[in-house]
Amino acid sequence: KTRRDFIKISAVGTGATVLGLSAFGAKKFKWFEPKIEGPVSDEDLTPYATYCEVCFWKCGAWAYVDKQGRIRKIVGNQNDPHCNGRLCPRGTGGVGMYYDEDRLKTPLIREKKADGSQEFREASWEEALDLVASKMKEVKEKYGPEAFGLFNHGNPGGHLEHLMRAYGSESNAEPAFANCRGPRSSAYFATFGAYIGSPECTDIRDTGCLVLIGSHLGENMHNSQVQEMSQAIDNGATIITVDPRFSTAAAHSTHWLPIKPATDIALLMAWIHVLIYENLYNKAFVDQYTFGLDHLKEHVKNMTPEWAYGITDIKPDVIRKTARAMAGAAPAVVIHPGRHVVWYGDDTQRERAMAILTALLGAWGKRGGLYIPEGVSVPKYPQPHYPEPEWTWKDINEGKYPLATMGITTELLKASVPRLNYKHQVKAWFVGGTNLPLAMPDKKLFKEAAEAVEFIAVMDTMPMEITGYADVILPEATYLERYDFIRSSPNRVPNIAVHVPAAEPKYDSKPGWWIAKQIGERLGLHDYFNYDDFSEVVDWQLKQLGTSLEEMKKIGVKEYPRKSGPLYLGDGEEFKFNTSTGKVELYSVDFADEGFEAMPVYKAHPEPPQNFYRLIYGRAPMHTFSRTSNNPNLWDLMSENAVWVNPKVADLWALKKDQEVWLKNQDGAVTSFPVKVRVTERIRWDSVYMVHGFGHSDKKLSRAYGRGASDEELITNIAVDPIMGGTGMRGNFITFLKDNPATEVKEDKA
Ligand code: MGD
Ligand code: SF4
Repeated sequence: KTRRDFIKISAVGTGATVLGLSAFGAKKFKWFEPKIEGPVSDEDLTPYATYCEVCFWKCGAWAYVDKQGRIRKIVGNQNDPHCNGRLCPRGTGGVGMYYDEDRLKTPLIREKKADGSQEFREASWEEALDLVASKMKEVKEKYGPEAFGLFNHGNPGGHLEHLMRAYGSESNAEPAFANCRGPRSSAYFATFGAYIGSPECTDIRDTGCLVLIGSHLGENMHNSQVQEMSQAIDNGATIITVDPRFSTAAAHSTHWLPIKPATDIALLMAWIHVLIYENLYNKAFVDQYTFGLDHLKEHVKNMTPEWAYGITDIKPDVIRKTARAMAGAAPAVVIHPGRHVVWYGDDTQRERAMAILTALLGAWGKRGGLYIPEGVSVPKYPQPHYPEPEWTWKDINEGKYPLATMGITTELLKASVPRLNYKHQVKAWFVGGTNLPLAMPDKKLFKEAAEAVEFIAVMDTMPMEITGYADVILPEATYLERYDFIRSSPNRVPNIAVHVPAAEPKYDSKPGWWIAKQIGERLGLHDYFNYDDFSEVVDWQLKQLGTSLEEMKKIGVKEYPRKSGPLYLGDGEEFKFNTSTGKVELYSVDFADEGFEAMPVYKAHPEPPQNFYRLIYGRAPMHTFSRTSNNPNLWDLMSENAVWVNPKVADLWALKKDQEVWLKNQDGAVTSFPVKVRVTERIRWDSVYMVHGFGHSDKKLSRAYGRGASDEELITNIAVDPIMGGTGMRGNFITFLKDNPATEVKEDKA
């Protein structure tokens, strides 16, 4: 028996009734409250300023509440540049997060019974918070505060990060770096000395040519970007989409390049070759601002379209035609840097190639290319400095991944496994806002780490797979029920947005800031939590910014004049880039210094073995990762994923539309649940495609449990990016099992 069994909250004794649990039946579920009686006019509703947290685009919005205090609808804030008054389906459906009857309702504590079995029992907040604080004290005394690790994501994680820093730990990591956009940050920083940010500083609305390389805007529903893409289409922009799948974006493109997966660097280098050897690059920009053209010219000499054709399956004339189309529109070209970019382990180099292409087109700091973003700097609330930890996430890496700018999730997991003998070992976890079992590749590693640590506290809104590993579960209020940080992400025009509760927290849930403060106070960290209510912090910060909570409640979003100069570089304007050479580095001095290739090199990646197909995954417009699958409104729009299979492959395997299959990968990992087959020409014959975030194994999710399959279960092979530690996940191959492999024992399966 392991020290920590995965527990379904559904197995709670008394908790089961209190949690309102009904046995799950395939077609039987309780519909959500409230029973809305007919339409109500806007005059009878009160709007509350908020920003959407169903994904991290954070669109400014209004939550409309009726006279009975019930949230009736959420609409976009007209004055917000993240959404321009319109929300995506998830944002509109966000109200389902608040009404979801499966929500965590009360603190829960893991209890070991005399017969050795384990279950959750309900606890008071007092007891749960005391327990977390006492474990934090214990870990600090035994190993030092650094041994208490934090996995965080989004606003909830931000409050926990403040708590952990005050306590003395900076052993933190979030999936958004090593499992997502980390390679992009490292590559663009090395090239331009600047980050791309979120929202991305892509000037799509004014572009003449938008190049999407494995970026599926439209399915990835990042709001204002999708709006700008349709504007660009209406304006007649050339759209070039590189994707092995005929994505929604591909369907709206001038050119669709169905590339052989894992070969994008070859295509990018061939484009660079064409721009340089056909003299199509932007000479004025390159001469004035860049470093290393001669090196690059020599480097790509033999990387011709003919060379790339043999690798990518994209014909030389298509490569030339598309490169010329970019040059024709330059500098108004957006080479979209992508977002979830951890694919094959050489992702920083692929992102470098995209950054170099941008530079050759002179599209940095130019209208229709990448604009120069600016954010509002929110003043820090007066509090003492954090103590200096003896070691941090950087030391956990032990010198690996020199260009990582944030903690690496897999390294934090490895540091939690004593067998791996990390010099700095992690002994306990706090987890907030991330469902690690469905977000992390290499489930074995996750399980081993979760079983090894001495204590796990999880703060979440829903019973998710991660809560099954917790010793203490702290139910957080949803984004609609709490004050939270001021949003100040950089944009064209600096702006802020506030987050005001539209309703009281349902059940016995509490806001993240309150939870962090309660624990902090139990640890004697009063000076770091010197307010009674987080609204005081927000109001103080707003006053420093020349406004107030009172004003912001009425407007939701406020814009400020730019201080950093215009949105674009003027022709010939002097500009010093924040790189080692002060120039845009076509040849990266930093990469060379660290022993990495200074310019990208294409390297072949493993191919699927016979009867196996490359697993590609992505998003659906109505869901965000695994967090929305149980949302009643969004579940109603899409309740499960399907596996996309090319008709040739379907014929070969005699697979029919909607037939249920289990997927098995190259290492023998099998999905816990079957998934329906979608037979479609829209996917290449050598690959299959699934939407990420389905296949939940926690029965307490009465709608999402067992619906569709989890791609994460099939990602056992990780190609680690040596530059920044990214977890390349697309080197996994699957085959089909037509019969239920039920005899095999599945972890986390009830
Ligand atoms: P979610 O899957 O959305 O995000 O993965 P995660 O960071 O795990 O899970 C979020 C968790 O937060 C859920 O348990 C949800 O209930 C909880 N939650 C939601 N709102 C709140 C709240 O207000 N407070 C608290 N305390 N909890 C809340 C995303 C990660 O996954 C990322 S960023 C990327 S880009 C990667 N994407 C990705 C992929 O596309 N495919 C595959 N195969 N793996 C991926 N892993 C990465
Ligand atoms: Fe919400 Fe959609 Fe905006 Fe994301 S893009 S913050 S889900 S409205």
